[in-house]
Amino acid sequence: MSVTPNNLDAYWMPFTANRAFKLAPRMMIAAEGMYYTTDDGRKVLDGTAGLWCCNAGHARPRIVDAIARQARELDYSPAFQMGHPKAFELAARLVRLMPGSLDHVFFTNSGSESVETALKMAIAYHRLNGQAERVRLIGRERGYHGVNFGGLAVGGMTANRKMFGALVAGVDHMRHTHGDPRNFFAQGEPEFGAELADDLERLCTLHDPSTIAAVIVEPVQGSAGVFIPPKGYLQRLRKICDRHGILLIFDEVITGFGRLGTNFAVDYFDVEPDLVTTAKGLTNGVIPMGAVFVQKKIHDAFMQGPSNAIEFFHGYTYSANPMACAAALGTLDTYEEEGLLTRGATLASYWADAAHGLRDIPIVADIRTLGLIAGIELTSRDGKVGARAFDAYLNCFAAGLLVRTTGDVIALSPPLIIEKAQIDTLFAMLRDALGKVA
Ligand code: PXG
Repeated sequence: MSVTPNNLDAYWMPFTANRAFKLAPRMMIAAEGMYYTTDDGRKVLDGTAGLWCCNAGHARPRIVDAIARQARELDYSPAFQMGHPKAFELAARLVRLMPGSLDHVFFTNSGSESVETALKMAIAYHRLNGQAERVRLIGRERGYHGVNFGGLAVGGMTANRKMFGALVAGVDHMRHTHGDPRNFFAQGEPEFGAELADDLERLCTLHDPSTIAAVIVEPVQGSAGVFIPPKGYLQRLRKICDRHGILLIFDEVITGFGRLGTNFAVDYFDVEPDLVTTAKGLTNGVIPMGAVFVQKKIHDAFMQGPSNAIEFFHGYTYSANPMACAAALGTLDTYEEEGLLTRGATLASYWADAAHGLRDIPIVADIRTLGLIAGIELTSRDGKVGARAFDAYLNCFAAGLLVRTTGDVIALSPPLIIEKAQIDTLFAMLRDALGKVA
């Protein structure tokens, strides 16, 4: 039985080749555990946790039940000047997952909104501290911070930016950390390139550090192709920010909630940023939700003036939406009961060995792994970047494996419940699919 609707026209799909898709649609109709089911009844192994978000796998009972109960009990409650208990319960539980200094949470509905929120907080914080001239924002080449204007401006993925004009004023970018051939096929953090963090000093000299509000980086760059920071790089960035009074924002939308085998990348790299943006794994991807973690000093800076005045003119209709809070609490229960936030640490070396096992394939140019992430970079066809990886993607899907591609990088980020036998299956299927790509 096919449940494919017979008119695909009206839906304008995001980040999709709409016309090609509608000629040959790929439809999911169900999901459970590590597998999707397609409309033609095939099981597809989820090599990507949806889009890096279903960290606990699919159709998890705690989450399903929490949402069903919540819909009956309290479907929606106004987000402004009104509260509901689960919002406070969730925030209190979340801050327990972070180092003590990151002890306040602001809720959003996506990674993109978390980024906008964090950037606005950073600029406003300095203003509240009497440093209104600190307005510049520094991102990084090849960074991805969502698709809203602030995130696009600090982001560095050209295709995402080039159609949309001048973006936001006062933004500059550090160099990215990718490309040193000595780092190719490194397992875990690559050895070379910590000094690339000094590029921030160059921007400080250029703009005068007293004009810079914040630096935002993904601890591991995901979307642009899985770039793992060189050893010592993030620590060095932290030091430079401290030297100049610049806030450091970690965008942990993909690295948060167990992806690296620790609660957050903050723990993995032992670097404490001033703000942390999250989304995705917060609700296991089931209901849209994001959260920005902030240090006490930032929160407290806003808590001044008359106590009946609104302190931060920012928020969303669906901030801390009860359904999302219920989904997040069910997700945290699942993570906790099954030890999922640290499960990646026990699987990381098995995962890395399996991924690096593809090294002998002639079209494989580089392999990068950390936690339960892998980037398999293919050599590009002449003048057709991305075509080879996309063929591999289609081969994988036809064979029953879901992967992601960006350019000619195949990105893998499976649910944290993956078993060793499934890791073997995943890489065997990928090997097979790569073997069929010219
Ligand atoms: N920051 C980072 C670091 C992200 O990875 C966002 C912000 C935006 O999140 P929202 O929820 O607004 O989409 C992201 C999202 C991929 C892929 O396959 C990555 C993302 C989204 C979709 C696909 O690399 N990252």
